[in-house]
Amino acid sequence: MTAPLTQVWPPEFAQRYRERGYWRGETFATVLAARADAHGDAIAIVGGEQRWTYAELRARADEAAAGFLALGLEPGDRVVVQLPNIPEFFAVVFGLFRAGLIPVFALPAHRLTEIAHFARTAEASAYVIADRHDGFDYRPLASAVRHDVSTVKHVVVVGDAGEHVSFAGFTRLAGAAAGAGSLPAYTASPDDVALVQISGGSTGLAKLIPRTHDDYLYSIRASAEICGLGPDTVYLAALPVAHNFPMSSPGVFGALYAGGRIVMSVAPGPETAFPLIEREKVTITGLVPPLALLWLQAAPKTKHDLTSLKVLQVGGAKLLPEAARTVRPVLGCTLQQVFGMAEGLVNYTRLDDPEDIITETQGRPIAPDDEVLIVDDQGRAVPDGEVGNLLTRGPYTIRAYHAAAAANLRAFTEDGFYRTGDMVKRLPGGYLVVEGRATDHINRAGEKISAEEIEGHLLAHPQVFDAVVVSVPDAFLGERSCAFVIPSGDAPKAAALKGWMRARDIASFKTPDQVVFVSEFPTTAVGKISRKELRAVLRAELLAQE
Ligand code: J2J
Repeated sequence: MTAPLTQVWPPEFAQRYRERGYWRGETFATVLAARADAHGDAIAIVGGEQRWTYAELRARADEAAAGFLALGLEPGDRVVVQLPNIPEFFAVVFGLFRAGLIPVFALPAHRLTEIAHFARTAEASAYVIADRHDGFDYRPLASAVRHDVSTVKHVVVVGDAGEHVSFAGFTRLAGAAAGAGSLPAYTASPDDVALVQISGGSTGLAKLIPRTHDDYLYSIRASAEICGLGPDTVYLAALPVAHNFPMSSPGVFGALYAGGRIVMSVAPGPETAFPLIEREKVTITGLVPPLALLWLQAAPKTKHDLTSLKVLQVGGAKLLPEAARTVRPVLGCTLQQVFGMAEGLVNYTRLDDPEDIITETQGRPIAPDDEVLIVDDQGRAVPDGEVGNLLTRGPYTIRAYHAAAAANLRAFTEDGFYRTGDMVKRLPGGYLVVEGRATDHINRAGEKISAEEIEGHLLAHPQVFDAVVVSVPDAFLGERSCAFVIPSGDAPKAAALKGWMRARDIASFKTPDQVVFVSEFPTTAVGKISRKELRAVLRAELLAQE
């Protein structure tokens, strides 16, 4: 028996969140059914040459649900989903929702090390991939995952399945044999876990974030309202949709919640996105800061008409005020800063906020019941305007990671506040400005990399005696990673060490951008210093040299 995934708020909180109308008792499957009933002919998804109406999306999801159940999967089972920005993403995910199965969202960049970790921790029964994307063949990866993780019994492939199960084939079979009408009644309850997001992870391997229908749908519905989404919305999914930001803030799910349209872009750069904005009259999209900078560079020179774009959201990492100020003059649209996290809390600048709030803050929380504490290292509240550690709890912020008892003790206070690891200050009106962070991860263009995880990989190299990984400010990426390495005997070449890292089956964004060989690490008069202090000292030394 596999352990069920749960996410539980204390009863008095759950009661309050229901009474105040945050949790409405909807599930993803019932929301899609309601939209398909209300406006089945409206276009829901555009991707490549495909255009699916809401009715078609529901029909495809029902077929997929029948297919997954026909494989022998049972409600509550977990399924790792690793798909690029293609329409089938929604057939798969809403099929899983319809069957009461729980998607675990992996990014297209993840490789065997990460996928095996997610599948093992979630005790996943199946894994859904595309055959190929961006020059990578996922099928051998899937074979390796099946081999390494005994719970994974099925691999389902969108495209050419090879030795695995074909998504098109099984939905067609199940659809024909069973007919959507024979699907069981909706099995999920609103307080069940709907999906699993992946944490940015500051210590070691990424943790699993179980989100319930009630809590996630609240954040999506409220985000859609804040961003003014409606049936006329055309949302461009430029970032990988599995990430919490383009998925839920308000993202693709917000666009569907509002009855709008999603346009899937297989790549986020201007060359792919700009023609789509013109062709589909995109009204809103979300980017990480380095991509926003690329768009701002490309926009004045483009021949494409971008005037339909009303809102550009930027989040995932800090957008500097200088860049923020250029969005309206260059793109002619409103900037919205988004400071969120897959664990819950999301802050937005509001579309009608004064320009200095929009350009200089990372917004304010979604909900009146988002409790925000800003405290010093002893846990005492700091006055407004002073920088402190951000702690939060609320109607869509988790109380625990899945199967991570030790991490939960560190990440949550006794009274259930999530320690975000972010250092922020609060301005009048509750607006937050992100000033840094307390935890040791690298925020590389919005991708969060755990220093500890990379150090662990480097230590496995025979010519590495010790390694410390730090973040370094980078004009384009925001931050890049630098590994300080004490060699064991002869130092390997930096390029060889990077090549070796790439061959370790981890996401390529985790390969250190820079490697510096040193003969020893600093110590204090009394001896060894903590790794955290060591990272700070080495980072400071590197910055002093630049
Ligand atoms: C500074 N740091 C930011 C910002 C996130 C919406 C938007 C982003 C995410 C996300 C998300 C930042 N300025 N504007 O899930 O729904 C850093 C913080 C935060 C961490 C969370 C969403 N926006 N950050 O980025 O789970 O350090 O979520 O704690 O990937 O990103 O990372 P992640």
